[in-house]
Amino acid sequence: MKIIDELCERKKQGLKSLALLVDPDKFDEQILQKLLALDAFAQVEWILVGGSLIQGWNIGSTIQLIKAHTQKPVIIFPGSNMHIDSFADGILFLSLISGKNPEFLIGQHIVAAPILKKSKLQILPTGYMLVEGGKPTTASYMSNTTPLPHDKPEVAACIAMAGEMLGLRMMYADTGSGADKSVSNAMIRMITKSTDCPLVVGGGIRLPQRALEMWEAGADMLVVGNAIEENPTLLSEIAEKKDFLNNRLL
Ligand code: 1GP
Repeated sequence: MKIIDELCERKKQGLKSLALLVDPDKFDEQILQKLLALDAFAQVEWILVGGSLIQGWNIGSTIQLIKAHTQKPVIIFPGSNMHIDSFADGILFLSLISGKNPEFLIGQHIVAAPILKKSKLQILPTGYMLVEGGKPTTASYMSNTTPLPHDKPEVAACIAMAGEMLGLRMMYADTGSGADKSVSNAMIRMITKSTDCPLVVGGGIRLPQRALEMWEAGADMLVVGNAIEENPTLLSEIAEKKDFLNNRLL
């Protein structure tokens, strides 16, 4: 089954999912060993590799290292059309629909499309919504867009509806890596009520209890990056909350 269809299927079944975001600039053999010791890849549904600004040339080597240790989908989370690598299983084809910058709505995509068409990468058409998270992030700076206000869930819902009507298959609401605040429960609730697309939520998730609330509010997949870099054992604690919710369905 295709990666995107599997996520839709999990949503239909009410199953919650977790993704680990790996920053290739910070990834090395030592971090890999730490993650392996914690059996980290077994506890998540996806491994995302990427970020808004990548300074090195190691997306490919990071993906290959991870893929040598797991069968889980390794998916590129690109910041630009330079972030394409054929060793991944798929790529989030992000259209930044919360912003009005044509470059990130369609511009980068035009350059990437012919390359992706020739690749074996699975394309995940994603409506990316950057949400204000208490401070400017690399994502807001690099995209040159104004994040949508944190306390305007109704605006987020309209954006998600438009994205779904345009044919995007999943929504990703993100306050950006290292944000002070994560996306509010109210916003998660309104987006999930307004569209049938799976909802991925990320940015600033640091506490297992907060993750539980976000899943309960309706998020289908949560993405955690920064907090795991600081405290890798947190991944198991967050995964436990996911298992708790999923086990209730059995
Ligand atoms: C950022 O959603 C991701 O785009 C993850 O954010 O690194 O803050 O967990 P964190």
